[in-house]
Amino acid sequence: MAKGNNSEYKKMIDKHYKDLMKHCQLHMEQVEKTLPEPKEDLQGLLKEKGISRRDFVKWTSAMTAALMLPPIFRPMVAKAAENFSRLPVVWLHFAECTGCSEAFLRSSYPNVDDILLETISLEYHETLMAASGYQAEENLAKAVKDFDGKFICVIEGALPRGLNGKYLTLGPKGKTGIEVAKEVAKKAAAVVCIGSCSAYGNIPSANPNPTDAVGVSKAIGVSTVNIAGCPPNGVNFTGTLLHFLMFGALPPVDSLGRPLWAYGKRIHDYCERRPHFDASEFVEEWGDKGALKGWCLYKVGCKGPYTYANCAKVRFNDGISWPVMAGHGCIGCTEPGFWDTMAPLEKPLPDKTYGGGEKTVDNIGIALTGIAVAGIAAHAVGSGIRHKGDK
Ligand code: FSX
Ligand code: SF4
Ligand code: F3S
Repeated sequence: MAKGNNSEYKKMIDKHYKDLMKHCQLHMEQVEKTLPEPKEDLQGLLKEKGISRRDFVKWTSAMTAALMLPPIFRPMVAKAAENFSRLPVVWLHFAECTGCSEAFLRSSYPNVDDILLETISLEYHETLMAASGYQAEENLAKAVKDFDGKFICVIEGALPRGLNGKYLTLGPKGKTGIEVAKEVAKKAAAVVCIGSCSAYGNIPSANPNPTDAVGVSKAIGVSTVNIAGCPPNGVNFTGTLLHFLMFGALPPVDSLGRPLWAYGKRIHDYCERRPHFDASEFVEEWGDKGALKGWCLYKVGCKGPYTYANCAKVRFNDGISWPVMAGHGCIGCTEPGFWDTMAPLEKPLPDKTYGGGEKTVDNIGIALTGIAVAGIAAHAVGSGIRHKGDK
Protein backbone atom coordinates (compact mmCIF):
# COMPACT_ATOMS: atom_id res chain seq x y z
CA MET A 1 0.00 0.00 0.00
CA ALA A 2 1.33 3.47 -0.87
CA LYS A 3 2.48 5.69 2.03
CA GLY A 4 -0.35 8.20 1.48
CA ASN A 5 -2.95 5.44 1.55
CA ASN A 6 -1.44 4.11 4.76
CA SER A 7 -1.91 7.36 6.60
CA GLU A 8 -5.46 7.68 5.23
CA TYR A 9 -6.15 4.19 6.53
CA LYS A 10 -4.68 5.01 9.93
CA LYS A 11 -6.85 8.14 10.11
CA MET A 12 -9.91 6.08 9.26
CA ILE A 13 -9.13 3.52 11.98
CA ASP A 14 -8.43 6.25 14.56
CA LYS A 15 -11.74 7.89 13.76
CA HIS A 16 -13.56 4.58 13.95
CA TYR A 17 -12.24 3.85 17.45
CA LYS A 18 -12.81 7.43 18.60
CA ASP A 19 -16.46 7.19 17.53
CA LEU A 20 -16.75 3.76 19.07
CA MET A 21 -15.33 5.04 22.37
CA LYS A 22 -17.81 7.92 22.37
CA HIS A 23 -20.66 5.52 21.73
CA CYS A 24 -19.39 3.25 24.50
CA GLN A 25 -19.12 6.12 27.02
CA LEU A 26 -22.62 7.39 26.20
CA HIS A 27 -24.08 3.92 26.43
CA MET A 28 -22.41 3.18 29.75
CA GLU A 29 -23.76 6.44 31.20
CA GLN A 30 -27.18 5.27 30.04
CA VAL A 31 -26.66 1.88 31.72
CA GLU A 32 -25.90 3.61 35.02
CA LYS A 33 -29.09 5.67 34.73
CA THR A 34 -31.48 2.96 33.59
CA LEU A 35 -30.38 -0.36 35.05
CA PRO A 36 -30.68 -1.21 38.76
CA GLU A 37 -27.73 -0.60 41.10
CA PRO A 38 -25.10 -3.40 41.00
CA LYS A 39 -26.23 -6.28 43.20
CA GLU A 40 -22.66 -7.25 43.99
CA ASP A 41 -19.46 -5.39 44.75
CA LEU A 42 -17.14 -7.02 42.21
CA GLN A 43 -13.90 -5.65 43.68
CA GLY A 44 -14.88 -6.88 47.17
CA LEU A 45 -15.75 -10.29 45.78
CA LEU A 46 -12.48 -10.57 43.85
CA LYS A 47 -10.55 -9.73 47.01
CA GLU A 48 -12.50 -12.30 48.99
CA LYS A 49 -11.64 -14.97 46.40
CA GLY A 50 -7.94 -14.08 46.44
CA ILE A 51 -7.80 -12.29 43.08
CA SER A 52 -5.47 -9.30 43.25
CA ARG A 53 -5.98 -5.92 41.59
CA ARG A 54 -3.05 -6.85 39.31
CA ASP A 55 -4.78 -10.08 38.20
CA PHE A 56 -7.94 -8.08 37.46
CA VAL A 57 -5.98 -5.56 35.35
CA LYS A 58 -4.35 -8.47 33.50
CA TRP A 59 -7.80 -9.96 32.90
CA THR A 60 -9.15 -6.66 31.52
CA SER A 61 -6.24 -6.53 29.04
CA ALA A 62 -6.85 -10.11 27.93
CA MET A 63 -10.61 -9.58 27.60
CA THR A 64 -10.13 -6.30 25.68
CA ALA A 65 -7.84 -8.08 23.23
CA ALA A 66 -10.17 -11.09 22.99
CA LEU A 67 -13.04 -8.76 22.07
CA MET A 68 -10.77 -7.37 19.32
CA LEU A 69 -10.69 -3.89 20.89
CA PRO A 70 -7.58 -1.69 21.23
CA PRO A 71 -6.07 -1.16 24.74
CA ILE A 72 -7.78 2.24 25.21
CA PHE A 73 -10.97 0.24 25.91
CA ARG A 74 -9.49 -1.48 28.98
CA PRO A 75 -11.09 0.89 31.52
CA MET A 76 -14.44 0.41 29.79
CA VAL A 77 -14.12 -3.38 30.05
CA ALA A 78 -13.31 -2.96 33.76
CA LYS A 79 -16.35 -0.72 34.23
CA ALA A 80 -18.60 -3.15 32.33
CA ALA A 81 -17.37 -5.95 34.60
CA GLU A 82 -18.33 -3.86 37.63
CA ASN A 83 -21.75 -3.32 36.05
CA PHE A 84 -22.20 -7.01 35.26
CA SER A 85 -24.60 -7.58 38.16
CA ARG A 86 -26.85 -4.73 36.93
CA LEU A 87 -27.93 -6.65 33.85
CA PRO A 88 -31.16 -8.55 34.55
CA VAL A 89 -31.09 -12.09 33.17
CA VAL A 90 -33.94 -14.57 32.74
CA TRP A 91 -32.49 -18.04 32.13
CA LEU A 92 -34.74 -20.71 30.59
CA HIS A 93 -34.14 -24.46 30.29
CA PHE A 94 -35.62 -26.72 27.64
CA ALA A 95 -34.47 -30.06 26.11
CA GLU A 96 -30.88 -30.51 27.29
CA CYS A 97 -28.64 -32.16 29.87
CA THR A 98 -28.02 -28.97 31.92
CA GLY A 99 -24.30 -29.50 31.30
CA CYS A 100 -24.07 -25.89 30.16
CA SER A 101 -25.16 -24.47 33.56
CA GLU A 102 -23.05 -27.10 35.32
CA ALA A 103 -19.96 -26.20 33.31
CA PHE A 104 -20.36 -22.55 34.33
CA LEU A 105 -20.98 -23.33 38.00
CA ARG A 106 -18.27 -25.86 38.76
CA SER A 107 -14.94 -24.17 39.09
CA SER A 108 -12.63 -25.12 41.90
CA TYR A 109 -10.24 -22.18 41.46
CA PRO A 110 -12.46 -19.42 40.12
CA ASN A 111 -10.94 -16.86 37.78
CA VAL A 112 -12.39 -13.43 37.01
CA ASP A 113 -14.83 -14.86 34.43
CA ASP A 114 -16.14 -17.42 36.93
CA ILE A 115 -16.60 -14.72 39.56
CA LEU A 116 -18.43 -12.53 37.05
CA LEU A 117 -20.81 -15.41 36.37
CA GLU A 118 -21.40 -15.67 40.11
CA THR A 119 -22.46 -12.01 40.19
CA ILE A 120 -24.93 -12.28 37.32
CA SER A 121 -28.34 -10.93 38.27
CA LEU A 122 -30.47 -14.02 37.74
CA GLU A 123 -34.08 -12.95 38.02
CA TYR A 124 -35.16 -16.47 37.08
CA HIS A 125 -33.14 -19.70 36.63
CA GLU A 126 -34.93 -23.04 36.87
CA THR A 127 -31.89 -25.01 38.06
CA LEU A 128 -30.75 -22.59 40.72
CA MET A 129 -33.90 -21.02 42.16
CA ALA A 130 -35.68 -22.42 45.18
CA ALA A 131 -39.21 -21.70 43.90
CA SER A 132 -41.29 -24.26 42.03
CA GLY A 133 -44.80 -24.65 40.58
CA TYR A 134 -47.09 -21.59 40.70
CA GLN A 135 -44.51 -19.56 42.62
CA ALA A 136 -41.91 -20.14 39.90
CA GLU A 137 -44.41 -19.06 37.24
CA GLU A 138 -45.16 -15.90 39.20
CA ASN A 139 -41.44 -15.15 39.55
CA LEU A 140 -41.00 -15.48 35.80
CA ALA A 141 -43.98 -13.23 35.02
CA LYS A 142 -42.71 -10.63 37.51
CA ALA A 143 -39.16 -10.61 36.12
CA VAL A 144 -40.44 -10.19 32.56
CA LYS A 145 -42.78 -7.36 33.62
CA ASP A 146 -40.28 -5.53 35.86
CA PHE A 147 -37.51 -5.59 33.26
CA ASP A 148 -39.59 -5.41 30.08
CA GLY A 149 -37.23 -4.70 27.17
CA LYS A 150 -34.17 -4.54 29.42
CA PHE A 151 -33.39 -8.13 30.37
CA ILE A 152 -31.32 -10.68 28.51
CA CYS A 153 -33.13 -13.94 27.86
CA VAL A 154 -30.63 -16.79 28.09
CA ILE A 155 -31.83 -20.13 26.76
CA GLU A 156 -30.37 -23.58 27.32
CA GLY A 157 -31.81 -26.51 25.40
CA ALA A 158 -33.65 -27.28 22.19
CA LEU A 159 -37.37 -26.89 21.56
CA PRO A 160 -39.34 -29.97 20.49
CA ARG A 161 -41.99 -29.13 17.88
CA GLY A 162 -43.57 -32.62 17.69
CA LEU A 163 -47.09 -33.20 19.10
CA ASN A 164 -47.63 -29.47 18.83
CA GLY A 165 -44.75 -28.86 21.25
CA LYS A 166 -46.14 -31.22 23.91
CA TYR A 167 -43.01 -33.37 24.19
CA LEU A 168 -41.80 -30.59 26.50
CA THR A 169 -44.22 -28.97 28.91
CA LEU A 170 -43.41 -26.84 31.94
CA GLY A 171 -45.08 -25.71 35.14
CA PRO A 172 -48.48 -26.34 36.68
CA LYS A 173 -50.40 -25.20 33.60
CA GLY A 174 -48.43 -27.48 31.29
CA LYS A 175 -47.29 -24.75 28.90
CA THR A 176 -45.13 -25.99 26.06
CA GLY A 177 -41.51 -24.93 25.86
CA ILE A 178 -42.32 -23.14 22.61
CA GLU A 179 -45.07 -21.08 24.32
CA VAL A 180 -42.78 -20.10 27.21
CA ALA A 181 -39.89 -19.22 24.88
CA LYS A 182 -42.13 -17.05 22.68
CA GLU A 183 -43.66 -15.20 25.65
CA VAL A 184 -40.31 -14.41 27.25
CA ALA A 185 -38.23 -13.76 24.11
CA LYS A 186 -40.59 -11.10 22.77
CA LYS A 187 -40.05 -8.98 25.91
CA ALA A 188 -36.26 -9.40 26.05
CA ALA A 189 -33.62 -6.92 24.91
CA ALA A 190 -31.85 -9.86 23.28
CA VAL A 191 -31.88 -13.65 23.26
CA VAL A 192 -28.64 -15.50 23.93
CA CYS A 193 -28.53 -19.25 23.31
CA ILE A 194 -26.18 -21.06 25.63
CA GLY A 195 -24.97 -24.32 24.15
CA SER A 196 -25.44 -26.03 20.82
CA CYS A 197 -28.87 -27.45 21.85
CA SER A 198 -30.62 -24.09 22.03
CA ALA A 199 -28.51 -22.78 19.15
CA TYR A 200 -29.07 -25.59 16.64
CA GLY A 201 -31.02 -28.48 18.20
CA ASN A 202 -27.85 -30.54 18.78
CA ILE A 203 -28.19 -33.88 20.65
CA PRO A 204 -31.96 -33.64 21.31
CA SER A 205 -32.39 -33.23 17.55
CA ALA A 206 -29.95 -35.98 16.53
CA ASN A 207 -31.24 -38.58 14.05
CA PRO A 208 -33.96 -39.83 14.05
CA ASN A 209 -35.18 -36.85 16.15
CA PRO A 210 -38.54 -38.33 17.22
CA THR A 211 -39.61 -35.14 19.04
CA ASP A 212 -38.75 -32.89 16.07
CA ALA A 213 -36.47 -30.78 18.31
CA VAL A 214 -34.83 -27.71 16.75
CA GLY A 215 -32.87 -24.67 17.90
CA VAL A 216 -34.64 -21.63 19.38
CA SER A 217 -34.28 -19.41 16.35
CA LYS A 218 -35.80 -22.04 14.07
CA ALA A 219 -38.57 -22.90 16.56
CA ILE A 220 -39.83 -19.41 17.34
CA GLY A 221 -38.37 -17.26 14.55
CA VAL A 222 -36.28 -14.81 16.59
CA SER A 223 -32.63 -13.79 16.05
CA THR A 224 -30.38 -15.32 18.64
CA VAL A 225 -26.72 -14.96 19.47
CA ASN A 226 -25.37 -18.47 19.75
CA ILE A 227 -22.71 -19.33 22.32
CA ALA A 228 -22.16 -22.70 20.69
CA GLY A 229 -20.51 -25.72 22.33
CA CYS A 230 -21.63 -28.79 24.23
CA PRO A 231 -20.99 -27.33 26.74
CA PRO A 232 -19.77 -23.88 25.69
CA ASN A 233 -17.00 -21.95 27.38
CA GLY A 234 -18.07 -19.46 30.09
CA VAL A 235 -15.57 -16.91 28.77
CA ASN A 236 -17.48 -16.68 25.48
CA PHE A 237 -20.64 -15.91 27.41
CA THR A 238 -19.15 -13.32 29.78
CA GLY A 239 -17.35 -11.57 26.88
CA THR A 240 -20.59 -11.39 24.90
CA LEU A 241 -22.49 -9.85 27.84
CA LEU A 242 -19.64 -7.39 28.52
CA HIS A 243 -19.91 -6.28 24.90
CA PHE A 244 -23.65 -5.74 25.43
CA LEU A 245 -23.01 -3.67 28.56
CA MET A 246 -20.41 -1.58 26.75
CA PHE A 247 -22.19 -0.91 23.46
CA GLY A 248 -25.85 -1.78 23.98
CA ALA A 249 -25.63 -4.43 21.26
CA LEU A 250 -24.48 -8.00 21.16
CA PRO A 251 -21.30 -8.54 19.13
CA PRO A 252 -21.31 -9.24 15.39
CA VAL A 253 -21.82 -12.86 14.52
CA ASP A 254 -21.01 -15.34 11.76
CA SER A 255 -23.60 -16.91 9.48
CA LEU A 256 -24.51 -19.35 12.29
CA GLY A 257 -25.12 -16.64 14.89
CA ARG A 258 -21.82 -17.20 16.78
CA PRO A 259 -19.89 -14.12 18.00
CA LEU A 260 -16.99 -13.60 15.62
CA TRP A 261 -14.61 -12.58 18.39
CA ALA A 262 -14.90 -16.10 19.88
CA TYR A 263 -15.82 -18.31 16.91
CA GLY A 264 -14.08 -16.53 14.02
CA LYS A 265 -11.33 -19.14 13.64
CA ARG A 266 -11.08 -22.93 13.52
CA ILE A 267 -9.85 -25.17 16.32
CA HIS A 268 -7.21 -26.27 13.78
CA ASP A 269 -5.92 -22.67 13.49
CA TYR A 270 -5.16 -22.30 17.22
CA CYS A 271 -4.19 -25.91 17.99
CA GLU A 272 -0.86 -26.58 19.72
CA ARG A 273 -0.60 -29.90 17.81
CA ARG A 274 -0.77 -28.09 14.46
CA PRO A 275 3.02 -28.28 13.74
CA HIS A 276 2.63 -32.08 13.86
CA PHE A 277 -0.25 -31.94 11.37
CA ASP A 278 1.93 -29.85 9.06
CA ALA A 279 4.80 -32.31 9.48
CA SER A 280 2.46 -35.29 8.82
CA GLU A 281 3.07 -36.67 12.31
CA PHE A 282 -0.17 -38.39 13.28
CA VAL A 283 -1.43 -40.56 16.13
CA GLU A 284 -2.42 -43.74 14.23
CA GLU A 285 -4.07 -45.52 17.16
CA TRP A 286 -4.72 -44.78 20.84
CA GLY A 287 -1.66 -45.20 23.03
CA ASP A 288 0.89 -45.45 20.20
CA LYS A 289 4.23 -43.65 20.02
CA GLY A 290 2.62 -40.58 18.41
CA ALA A 291 0.03 -40.36 21.19
CA LEU A 292 2.80 -40.35 23.79
CA LYS A 293 4.60 -37.60 21.88
CA GLY A 294 1.50 -35.41 21.52
CA TRP A 295 1.20 -35.70 17.73
CA CYS A 296 -1.82 -34.62 15.66
CA LEU A 297 -5.12 -36.44 16.30
CA TYR A 298 -6.60 -36.06 12.80
CA LYS A 299 -6.35 -39.77 11.95
CA VAL A 300 -8.11 -40.76 15.18
CA GLY A 301 -11.01 -38.52 14.29
CA CYS A 302 -10.15 -34.94 15.31
CA LYS A 303 -12.70 -32.60 13.71
CA GLY A 304 -10.69 -29.45 14.52
CA PRO A 305 -10.30 -28.60 10.82
CA TYR A 306 -14.10 -28.36 10.44
CA THR A 307 -14.88 -26.60 13.74
CA TYR A 308 -14.97 -22.93 14.63
CA ALA A 309 -14.17 -22.06 18.28
CA ASN A 310 -11.45 -20.66 20.54
CA CYS A 311 -11.11 -23.68 22.90
CA ALA A 312 -7.32 -23.84 22.51
CA LYS A 313 -7.02 -20.19 23.53
CA VAL A 314 -9.46 -19.99 26.44
CA ARG A 315 -9.43 -23.66 27.58
CA PHE A 316 -11.76 -25.24 30.19
CA ASN A 317 -11.62 -26.31 33.85
CA ASP A 318 -10.13 -23.14 35.25
CA GLY A 319 -8.04 -22.68 32.09
CA ILE A 320 -6.15 -25.94 32.68
CA SER A 321 -6.92 -27.93 29.55
CA TRP A 322 -9.12 -28.50 26.51
CA PRO A 323 -10.11 -31.67 24.60
CA VAL A 324 -7.16 -31.90 22.19
CA MET A 325 -4.66 -31.06 24.95
CA ALA A 326 -6.20 -33.85 27.04
CA GLY A 327 -5.49 -36.31 24.20
CA HIS A 328 -8.81 -36.73 22.38
CA GLY A 329 -9.67 -35.11 19.08
CA CYS A 330 -12.20 -32.29 18.87
CA ILE A 331 -15.63 -33.75 18.12
CA GLY A 332 -16.94 -30.55 16.56
CA CYS A 333 -19.38 -29.62 19.32
CA THR A 334 -19.78 -25.99 18.20
CA GLU A 335 -21.08 -26.97 14.76
CA PRO A 336 -24.77 -27.56 13.93
CA GLY A 337 -25.76 -31.24 13.92
CA PHE A 338 -22.27 -32.34 14.99
CA TRP A 339 -23.56 -35.57 16.54
CA ASP A 340 -24.61 -36.73 13.07
CA THR A 341 -22.40 -34.77 10.69
CA MET A 342 -19.11 -35.34 12.53
CA ALA A 343 -19.72 -39.07 13.14
CA PRO A 344 -17.90 -41.39 13.50
CA LEU A 345 -16.27 -39.32 16.20
CA GLU A 346 -13.03 -41.34 16.40
CA LYS A 347 -12.42 -41.69 12.67
CA PRO A 348 -11.66 -39.11 10.00
CA LEU A 349 -14.61 -38.10 7.88
CA PRO A 350 -14.76 -39.81 4.51
CA ASP A 351 -12.84 -37.88 1.86
CA LYS A 352 -15.97 -37.00 -0.03
CA THR A 353 -17.70 -35.34 2.96
CA TYR A 354 -16.24 -31.89 2.45
CA GLY A 355 -14.69 -32.41 -0.94
CA GLY A 356 -11.24 -33.60 0.12
CA GLY A 357 -9.22 -35.77 2.47
CA GLU A 358 -6.35 -34.80 4.67
CA LYS A 359 -4.41 -33.30 1.75
CA THR A 360 -7.00 -30.57 1.34
CA VAL A 361 -8.16 -30.49 4.95
CA ASP A 362 -6.81 -27.00 5.45
CA ASN A 363 -9.33 -25.59 2.99
CA ILE A 364 -12.29 -27.37 4.50
CA GLY A 365 -13.26 -24.98 7.26
CA ILE A 366 -13.30 -22.06 4.87
CA ALA A 367 -15.80 -23.82 2.61
CA LEU A 368 -17.84 -25.14 5.51
CA THR A 369 -19.56 -22.30 7.28
CA GLY A 370 -19.29 -19.15 5.19
CA ILE A 371 -17.93 -16.94 7.97
CA ALA A 372 -18.95 -13.30 7.65
CA VAL A 373 -16.24 -10.70 7.07
CA ALA A 374 -14.32 -10.05 10.30
CA GLY A 375 -11.65 -7.38 10.86
CA ILE A 376 -12.60 -3.91 11.93
CA ALA A 377 -16.29 -4.81 11.64
CA ALA A 378 -15.86 -7.42 14.36
CA HIS A 379 -16.62 -4.90 17.05
CA ALA A 380 -18.61 -2.39 15.10
CA VAL A 381 -21.84 -1.87 16.94
CA GLY A 382 -24.86 -3.48 15.42
CA SER A 383 -25.26 -7.23 15.44
CA GLY A 384 -28.22 -9.00 13.93
CA ILE A 385 -30.05 -8.55 17.22
CA ARG A 386 -32.86 -6.07 17.21
CA HIS A 387 -33.44 -4.33 20.48
CA LYS A 388 -36.76 -3.32 21.81
CA GLY A 389 -37.50 0.14 20.53
CA ASP A 390 -35.11 -0.13 17.57
CA LYS A 391 -36.56 0.81 14.26
FE1 FSX B 1 -26.90 -29.15 25.20
FE2 FSX B 1 -26.64 -27.66 27.58
FE3 FSX B 1 -24.65 -30.09 25.50
FE4 FSX B 1 -25.79 -30.43 27.65
O1 FSX B 1 -27.82 -27.06 28.63
S1 FSX B 1 -25.12 -28.12 24.55
S2 FSX B 1 -26.54 -31.38 25.72
S3 FSX B 1 -23.66 -29.85 27.48
O2 FSX B 1 -26.46 -29.04 28.66
O3 FSX B 1 -27.72 -27.77 26.15
FE1 SF4 C 1 -5.03 -30.10 16.21
FE2 SF4 C 1 -6.94 -31.69 15.39
FE3 SF4 C 1 -5.88 -29.95 13.69
FE4 SF4 C 1 -4.49 -32.07 14.49
S1 SF4 C 1 -6.39 -32.07 13.25
S2 SF4 C 1 -3.77 -29.98 14.38
S3 SF4 C 1 -5.16 -32.30 16.63
S4 SF4 C 1 -7.05 -29.48 15.50
FE1 F3S D 1 -16.04 -28.82 21.47
FE2 F3S D 1 -13.98 -29.29 19.92
FE3 F3S D 1 -13.88 -27.36 21.68
S1 F3S D 1 -15.27 -30.79 20.88
S2 F3S D 1 -15.10 -28.14 23.34
S3 F3S D 1 -15.24 -27.46 19.92
S4 F3S D 1 -12.23 -28.71 21.13
